[in-house]
Amino acid sequence: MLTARFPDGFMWGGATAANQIEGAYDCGGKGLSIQDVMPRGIVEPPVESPTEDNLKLTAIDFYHRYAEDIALFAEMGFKVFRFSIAWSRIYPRGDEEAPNEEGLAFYARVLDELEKHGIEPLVTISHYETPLHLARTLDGWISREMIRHYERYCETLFRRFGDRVKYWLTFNEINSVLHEPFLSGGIPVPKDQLSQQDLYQAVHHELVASARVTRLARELMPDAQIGCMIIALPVYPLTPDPGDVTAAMHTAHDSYAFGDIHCRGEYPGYLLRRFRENGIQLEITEQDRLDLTHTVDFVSLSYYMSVCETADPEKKTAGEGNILGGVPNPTLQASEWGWQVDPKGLRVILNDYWDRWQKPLFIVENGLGARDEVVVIDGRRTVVDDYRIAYLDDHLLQVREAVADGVELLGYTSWGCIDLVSASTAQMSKRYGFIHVDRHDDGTGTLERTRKKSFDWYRRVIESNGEVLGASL
Ligand code: BGP
Repeated sequence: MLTARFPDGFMWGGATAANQIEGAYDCGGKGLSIQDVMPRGIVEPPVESPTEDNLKLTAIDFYHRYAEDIALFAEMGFKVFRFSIAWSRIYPRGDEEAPNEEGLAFYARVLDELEKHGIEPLVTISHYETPLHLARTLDGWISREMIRHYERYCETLFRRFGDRVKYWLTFNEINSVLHEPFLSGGIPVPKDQLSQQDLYQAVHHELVASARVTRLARELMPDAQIGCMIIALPVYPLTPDPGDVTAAMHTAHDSYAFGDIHCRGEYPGYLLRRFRENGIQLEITEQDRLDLTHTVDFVSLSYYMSVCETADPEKKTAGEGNILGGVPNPTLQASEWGWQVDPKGLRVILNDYWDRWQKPLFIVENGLGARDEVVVIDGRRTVVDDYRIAYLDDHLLQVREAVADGVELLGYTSWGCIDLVSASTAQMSKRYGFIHVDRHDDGTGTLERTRKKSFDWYRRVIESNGEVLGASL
């Protein structure tokens, strides 16, 4: 007998980010964002100005093809579509007084299309897309002035789209700023030259900004639901040695801190201790403390992998290709990009977050980056991506278990529901989609969209509200 079920009204869908799908990097009055000078993602340092080898400049041309793409999402039965608004489309430099109307008009058209198909929008306000001007002139979130610019941007979005968008995320993967300061915080200082003082001051500014716009959202949009967004990374001790368990606790705190502050409205003791012991003295005003008490309605998360931690310096090796680092787990297999696959870890972290914060959760990213090959079967192009189906099926079964454990979960949006440019490596060949896009790492390709085998599988998962999970492919 099936004892675990997804709740009625569970929001199934897919997730993307503007810089990874839209292209049209200089159309419609858009200004440059940090992504336009990151042709190799986080693999190599940023360059001075946009170069032709940067796949994100044209990406998959969602800017012009959104209607066709949203129709395909609707065909799969999406209830929700997560996308980000490119800050530099709305405020090209980031510090203007008035928004760029053409940018707003584009997102109004996207919303029209979603409404036509009855798909709920889930908007990420800032997804690794700081306007380049703010990054270069203010050093990104190190500067307190960023709060003002971000607030103005948010107010514009809330006033224009508040009656059409209910679910908002303030910052994508906010905990990544500790590891990728440029990508995540628009901070143009190489990580090894950045002091902990500056880094945590930037974190503080983002947290205050997130809380201030949460309060603003409640004033302007009483029905809105505001969420934070965190990389969910279970940290296991490498061995049962209590020293490893303690080391795992400390590493886990790096990420917990962001949820603790977003959900409890104040800094946790373990972080204050870290500040004290490392001579970090943040500028935190009385107003900041009051602002932080405006906590989120829900916690959203991305989940791709778990890691291990150890107290033994000799065993401390860094995992490949994963933003937060960590020691690889000897019991797990990894994807071609070194991301260790751990479906059970998702159930663990969902329980953990729910127990800790008692806020509804939303999985807004999960998926497998893999190389795909287009084949022709019965005269039709497709991709037989059984590996992707197996990955998603395994994870969703664990999600269903978590729901049965009592975790309150709003929905699930699979990452990269259509092939897009990778955030970490800026490749096209690291594909996540149910829909293949004909574009290659060398920039060639027709951009033609092709349904993969997983397209039909996901359609059936949604249609059955997850009842078909675990069946043979
Ligand atoms: C998350 C980001 C996404 C996305 C995803 C997959 O960190 O929020 O933007 O890209 O990871 O990562 P990648 O594209 O590097 O495979």
